[in-house]
Parts: sequence; structure tokens; C-alpha cells
Amino acid sequence: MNKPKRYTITTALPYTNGPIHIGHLAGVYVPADIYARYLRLTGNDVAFIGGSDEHGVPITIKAKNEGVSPQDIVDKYHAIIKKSFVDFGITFDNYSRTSAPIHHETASEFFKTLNDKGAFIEETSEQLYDAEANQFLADRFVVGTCPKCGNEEAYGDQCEKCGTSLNATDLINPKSAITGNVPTLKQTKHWFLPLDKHEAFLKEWILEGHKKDWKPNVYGQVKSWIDDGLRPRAVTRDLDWGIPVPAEGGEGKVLYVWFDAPIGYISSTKEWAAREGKDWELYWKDKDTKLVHFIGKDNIVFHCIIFPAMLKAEGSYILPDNVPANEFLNLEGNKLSTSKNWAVWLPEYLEDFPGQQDVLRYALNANAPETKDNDFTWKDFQARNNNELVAIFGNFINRVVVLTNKYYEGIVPAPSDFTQVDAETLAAIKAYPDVIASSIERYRFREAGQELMNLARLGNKYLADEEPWKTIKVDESRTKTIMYVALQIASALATLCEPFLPFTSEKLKNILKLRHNEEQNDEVISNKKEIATTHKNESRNDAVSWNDVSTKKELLPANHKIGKAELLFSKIEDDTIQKQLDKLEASKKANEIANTAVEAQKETITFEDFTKLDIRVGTILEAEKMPKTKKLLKLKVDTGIDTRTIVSGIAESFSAEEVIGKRVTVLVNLAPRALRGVESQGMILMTETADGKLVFVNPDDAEVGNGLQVS
Ligand code: B3M
Ligand code: ZN
Repeated sequence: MNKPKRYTITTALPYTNGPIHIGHLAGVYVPADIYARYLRLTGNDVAFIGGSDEHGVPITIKAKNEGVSPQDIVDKYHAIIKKSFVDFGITFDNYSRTSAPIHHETASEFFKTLNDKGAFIEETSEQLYDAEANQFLADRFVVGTCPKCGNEEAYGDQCEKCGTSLNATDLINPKSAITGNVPTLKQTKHWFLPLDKHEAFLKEWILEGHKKDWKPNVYGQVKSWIDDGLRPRAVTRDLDWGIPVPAEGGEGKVLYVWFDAPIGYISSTKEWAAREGKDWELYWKDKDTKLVHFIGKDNIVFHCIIFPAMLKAEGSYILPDNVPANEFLNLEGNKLSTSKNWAVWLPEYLEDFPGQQDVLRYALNANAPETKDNDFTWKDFQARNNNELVAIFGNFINRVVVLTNKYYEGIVPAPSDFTQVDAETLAAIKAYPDVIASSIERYRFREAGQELMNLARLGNKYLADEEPWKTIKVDESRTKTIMYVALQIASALATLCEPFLPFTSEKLKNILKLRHNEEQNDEVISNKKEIATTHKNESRNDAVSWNDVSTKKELLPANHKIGKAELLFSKIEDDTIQKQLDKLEASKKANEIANTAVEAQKETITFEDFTKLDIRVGTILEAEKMPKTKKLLKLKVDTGIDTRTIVSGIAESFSAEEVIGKRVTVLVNLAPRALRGVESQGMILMTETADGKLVFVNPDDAEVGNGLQVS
């Protein structure tokens, strides 16, 4: 694409069933905000779009659990999430919500257009049903084993482990998430998007067209789905919370949340354009617009296959130019988990670290899971703050400002002749806008953030080498030149750090008495206005734009008066970090207790029922890992009756080597069943410890072949 006339940047719409945490910021919102701020600073027309995803089963489950309505849930968390985005300086041009009327209209219109074009298959088929709950089971209402990777916690629409999108009837051993019952099948009609019919277009558009510019982790996932063969996907549901299906026979049905949610990007753009007097269609239908979706890897299939197929079928929309999805962020070595409260929630972070949003933005970006899952540790957070933000960036700025006030009462001194080092340093400053831009334009935000820190390193090194605190005693004119050069670096940092450290940029511009760059986001503008009014009477130098840093002869002219020093960052002590680690430990303990909460006794059985079970003592003779699965071991077991094959889901707790020779308890008269193509003839009895580790039910002193007796 030639230089785009405008950019539409979208961010995954968070489900409003809880607050957002550091994983959301690291995976989606900080990179997207860096990109949007940079594009604005370099003079581009940007629509930075967000909103809350307020339909879907997670919300109805939460409402049911709390005994309130889904609307109560979405109202509560929409407000909490929106506030978190403002608090962390995520400068959306619009943050909407999918329960808004404009979205219901837009999504309904979109569905009707496709339906009228015959883009759907209408089909009555057998779907999973929970008779006790009187409810069809789709999405998170049903859990089962993923047919692709063996994950036993896959949902009816997607396996979050391998990302595969599923139809509920694909699940092995499905269980109702409402009652725990095994579902029955019941006839119902749905509308299907025939993805198989879009296979040729998707192959050409992605596998050919985006081979080079889409990130390998994204391209690889999409390629594997297309290679596996695309199938029709239901785009409606038998649910009562969502957008009613606007079609004959749609009574009691709603649009599938993943059909309506991406259309939320369009309705949020419409809402913004109406408010700003702009033409929304330029941002979604003009070939000169670059559309970029920021998401996490579990949303790739919806943004690279399903939504583009919908846009293509509708026919008047542009397609995403890139989908730079990030992998997952873990926390202290464990997966972030809302349900296990294993997270750093943004509202809580601000309570513990008031005014330190930039520290978190910086630490998360420095360790962002751009190409593989990565781990957030509090130790690293402390190190990034103390060793980089305080010791390099903050230390440099503090020395420049303190010395300028001490030697020249805050007045920028006029330089005399530049030495070669001065000239090289001034030239190096001019290179940074393009160096940082080149990383940002390729969605390498970690790299871009480190280049910014390299500019601060340059400043630190320059001062340490030129030692103005020594030359001041012997050479007034040399000292003025050194301080003048150092102040140019400080001014460059004030502008170039804005995408990464927006709050610090604000403070630094106030210290240097630089005007602020034009802002787009009314919340941030109101924040700025408040800060600006506290300095309203001081004379301010013109704003230094991104491009000025490389083109202007000087950024801070002689005789410009800067303000007093104020600390940009403060050291984080070990006890502060220990408090966070203790919080997580408490969370882990609470989970263990919750997990060991004894499951309710199952339905009573008769003695006759029990005697049907033939349980023997066996020995594992051989063991091997099943290919392409994480959980399954293929075992050869001597049961005393015979030697047989048993497939067992214990690979995440035991290696094949360590189970050979183990004495085990075996249910031998269980009907054989095929697991990943291998017939398993029986089951090894296991139990699970509080921290989720599987252990064998172990008859240490029994003999192989002994049957279980009832004493
Ligand atoms: N609500 C977020 C998730 O899967 C989902 C994104 C929608 S983007 C249109 O966690
Ligand atoms: Zn899977």
C-alpha cells in the first residue's frame, strides 16, 4: 500500500465480565496505543477504536452466578474497564459498547445484508442440549476435550489452548457447564457462514498476499487452519442475551457473539464519526485506509478468517492490512487467570502504585509477548523501574534540569563552538525519530522502547564524559555548550517518549516549558487542560513534533527558560515488591483451598452397581508420549489378566520414563474407546492434589492382578 491517507486501528473488545489486567495491556492495548500515538505525532489521520464486548455466554454465566441481570454485569464492568483505559492513557478516539443501540442496528443491518445476499446456509441440525437446564449448550455453556489438541477444557466455540475454532458437537466427552450433565442432542435451526466457500479467497489474500508482512505466529496459525480445511460456522445461537436474529425463524435466537463483536469496531467508528462530523465510511470502505487489528493470539481465527470472510461477503468493506497479534503474558510463571484471581488487576495496581502508570506500561512493553508467551515477574518490574527509568532516563533529566537551574537559573545557555563529540551527539539525536519509527511501523514495540532508552543512555553518557560539574570551575563557555547539547537531548526525549511514557512526556514538557502536541482524546485533553492550567502563565516554547527532532536545527533555543526539577521516577524498594508477591501467594492459597473444597457426593448407587466395576492392580510395562498431544501417554499395562493398551491423560504430571514399572489401580471392564486413533482398553485410577498435580491411587502392598475387594 502507498502511504495510507488514514489509519483505522482497532483493539479487541474486552468482555465486560470482570476488570482488565496486565495481560490485556501487554497483549493488546499498550502496543495499539503506542502505534496510535506515534501515527498522530507524525501527522496522520487516525481512528483509534475500542469498546466493550457485552454479549456472549461469559456474561450470562457471571450474571447467573451473581443473581443479577446481564445488563447489570455489563454496566458495572463497562464503566470499570473504560476508566482503566483512561487511567492508563490508552487514547481511544472512541470507546463504545456492543449493547449500544447503534451497534444493535449496525450488526442487524450487516446480518440482513448477508442474509439477503444468500451468504448463509440455513440448517436445522442436532445441537447439544441440557434438558435439566432447559438450555441449548454452546460456547462456554459446554466444556469438553478438544479434538485437535486433547485440551479437556475446550469450549463449545473455541479451544483456547490451540486456538482452534469449534462447533460444540466437535467436543469429545462434552459436559454442560450449567449442570455438569452429559448433553443430549436436540433439533434446532441456525444460520451458518460457509467458510469453506471463502477458502480460495482466504488462501490468495493471506497465504499468498500476507506471507511476508504478517507476523509468523499469526501467519502460522491461519495457515494451519486453512490447511486443515474450513467448515461452515454457526453465526446464531439459542440464547436470550445478545442481538436478536433479524430473520424469519429467528425468534428466541441471537447473533453469535463472535459474529456481532467485530462489527462493534464499525459501530464504534460510526458513533465517533457522528460526534466528530466525519464520514465513517472513509475509515472502513476507502482503499487508502490502512486497517490494523490489535488482538491476542486466541482471537486470531476470528480476525483473520471469520471477520474478513464476513467483510468480503458483504462486499463494500476494506480488509485488514495487518493483524499483529501478541502471544500470552504469564504471571510469575503461571497463566493469568480471572477465575483463579491470578492476575494484577489494573484498578488494584493503581492503588498500590499511584501515578506510576508509565512504569507498568514500560515494563510490560519491555517484556511484551510479541513472538512467544512471556512472563511478567515483579522482580523484573522493579529492575526495569530502578535500573532503566530511574537510573538512566530519570537520572539524566534530573541532572540536566538541576544543573541548568543551578548554573543559569533555568535559562538555556547559548553554545559556543561545538567539538566533534558535540556534533556527533547532535547528529545522533536526529537519527532517533526514524530509528524508533522503523521499529514501530513493523509492530516491534519492544525494540522501539529500547531504542528510546538508548537515547536516554546517549544523554547519560554525554554528561558523564563531558563532566560539566568539573568544567564549570574552569571553562564557562565550554560548560554552556555542554548544557545546551544536553538540553537538546532532553527535549528530544520529551517528544519521542510520548507513545511509550505519555505521563512522563507530559511532566517533562512541563519541566522544559514546551507546548504539548495536539491531543485527540477528550479524556486525555481534559487531563492535559487540568495540568496545563497549573502552568498557564509561563511562556512556552513551541511544541516539538516527532519530525522536528530530526529536521529542526535546535529544539530548545538559547534564552528559553525551563522550570524546576521534579522527579520523574522513584526507586521501588524490595519490601514493596514483596507485598505484591505476598498478595499472589495469598491468592494461590485461596485457590488451593477452593480447589480442595470437596466435590459434592455424586448420585447414590446400589451395591449391585458397584460390583459391576472390575478394578484390578496392574503394572505399567511400557509408556510413550502420544504425538501432537500435551496430556496423553500410551501405556502397556500388565493387569494380571492380560497385557493391554491404555491411553491416559497424565503426560502433564508424569514423563513416560518415570511411570514404567509403576504399580497402578486399573478399571479393567470399561468399554474400550478410541483416543487420537488409539484404542484404550481401561482406565488408570488417579487423584489430584490441591495444586493440581495428578497422583496414582496406589495399592503399594497389593499384588498384580488382585481385584478390589469391599471390606
Ligand atoms: N471479547 C475478547 C476475548 O476473547 C473478545 C474479543 C472480541 S474482539 C471483536 O477475550
Ligand atoms: Zn485444542
